[in-house]
Amino acid sequence: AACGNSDTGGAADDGKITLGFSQVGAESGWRTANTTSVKEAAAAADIELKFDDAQQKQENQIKAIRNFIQQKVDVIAFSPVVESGWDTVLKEAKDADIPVILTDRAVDSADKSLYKTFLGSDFVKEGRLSGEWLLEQTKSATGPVNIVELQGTTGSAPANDRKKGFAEAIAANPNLSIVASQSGDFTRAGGKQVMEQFLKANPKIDVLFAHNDDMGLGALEAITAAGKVPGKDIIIITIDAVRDGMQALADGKFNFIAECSPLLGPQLMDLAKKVHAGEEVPPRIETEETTFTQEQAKEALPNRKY
Ligand code: GYE
Repeated sequence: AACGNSDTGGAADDGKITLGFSQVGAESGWRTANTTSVKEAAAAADIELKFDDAQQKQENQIKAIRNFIQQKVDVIAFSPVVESGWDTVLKEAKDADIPVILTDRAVDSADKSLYKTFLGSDFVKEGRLSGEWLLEQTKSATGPVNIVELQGTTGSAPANDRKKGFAEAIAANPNLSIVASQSGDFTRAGGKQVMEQFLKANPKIDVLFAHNDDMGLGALEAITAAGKVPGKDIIIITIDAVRDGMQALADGKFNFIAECSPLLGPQLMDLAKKVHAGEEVPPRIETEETTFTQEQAKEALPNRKY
């Protein structure tokens, strides 16, 4: 890497790529698995990783990116906590000639030249698949089906997109309606707290749609405490398919999970090498994913890696 050793005129370079990576935080099982994947893949690819945990704050991510620019890293990658507000710092990276890769989450910048590629899932699709499964389950319902929604971090791409995909799918059946929708910030504590409020305010809840497993797992505690049986009295749909979520599904407490893979590390390292070498890369690389019912979770669980 251009090691920033100014007394040698910046000429010293060990040939190793330095990648500055700004992570969202450690809010969920998904995030922990993603961090492990990035760290392991960097080591395997012989890439020097500068890792920063932003603790779910955009200002911390902007600081980290500015630090990476100052340190003259070769490539910057980050998972933007929210979608908006990145133009200035991305422009700074571009002016410094440092290629940027978005991993996991998107930004809403109109100028697509501010980053090289976006590697991650199709969150709208995850929401849609969740909604389509529910449509099928409730197709013979003759009365209202009341849904509560635990949203992810406000303003984040997965929260915006999962909400959108789900709403579009359930619009096909007028019996289905979202009676309450609020952010639980993708955490277990948030899911529990908001579900408690939902249960107090809504006498009849038929379905919970949680934007990730962790919020669904937190909500389980609130549901049980309210004397209801999760997976039976309330149908629970979540997204991610991390181990604890899959276990809840196999145990009959969740009913359906749309998978979102956190294992982005190896692809990210390939992309870092390519953009560093000046090679063209596709502007959008989508992660391959599936969905799980309770039966499928029982089968998949023994081989689940995270
Ligand atoms: O679904 C959630 C995490 O951005 C896809 O962030 C990711 C989401 C994931 O906190 O569990």
